[in-house]
Amino acid sequence: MMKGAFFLLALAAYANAHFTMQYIWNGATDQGINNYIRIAPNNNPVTDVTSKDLTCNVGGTSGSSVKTLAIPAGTNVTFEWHQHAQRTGEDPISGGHKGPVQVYIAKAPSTAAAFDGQGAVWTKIYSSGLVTPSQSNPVWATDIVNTNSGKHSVTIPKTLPAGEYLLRAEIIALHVAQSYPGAQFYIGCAQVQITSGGSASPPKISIPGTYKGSDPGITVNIYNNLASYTAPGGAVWTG
Ligand SMILES: *[C@@H]1O[C@H](CO)[C@@H](O)[C@H](O)[C@H]1NC(C)=O
Ligand SMILES: [Cu+2]
Repeated sequence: MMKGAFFLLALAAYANAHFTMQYIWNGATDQGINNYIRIAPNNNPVTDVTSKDLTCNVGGTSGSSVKTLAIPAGTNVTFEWHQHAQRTGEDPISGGHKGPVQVYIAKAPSTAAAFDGQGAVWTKIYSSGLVTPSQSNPVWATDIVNTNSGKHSVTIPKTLPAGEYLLRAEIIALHVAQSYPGAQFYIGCAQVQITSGGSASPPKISIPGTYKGSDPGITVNIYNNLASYTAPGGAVWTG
């Protein structure tokens, strides 16, 4: 009873508290709001894992008006998310949103701006999920993003070939994921040009395509004292 009542309150409090990816940092340098990012029309999540919106959010299959950021392979890139276009005064991604944080990268056949990200092109380079399992106070990757002012970082593997890429960050909120559709996919894509890379040929998945509504990382009751959590999309490739 207590748990159910708390759950309904949590739903009411957080139903409209959504967020978007608004900044990319090149090492320690903030690149400014919405620069190099395919901007979504609003902060609503995607919930249909078969939709092209899962690739780079709504309207994200083209980036013709978006600039492309040059970074050397090996760069520590940081993404920064907020509910609204500001950096203070509220939880960056709203504390009720619990779930994993992942980053994928896909090499464009020509320019990043012209790339739609469809097909088996995506390589997972970062994933953090249930960091500390606990009945009373589990710690999720999203909790750490909130604590860290909306930020999480990934190192671009040094062995990736030079060229233009889409970098796709994803936060999956699982507070209403007991049935499908329910999990909320918050997605931000940045356009980058990787310089001085290597010659690796990493494994690739399709987004949409690989994720299924029945994946245990997508349809899951996180209020059930989870001992572990497996995020969708397979293993991280570390280069
Ligand atoms: C990447 O940069 C962030 C922000 O400066 C920092 O917190 C993090 O520790 C760095 N990660 C690595 C692997 O250097
Ligand atoms: Cu929300």
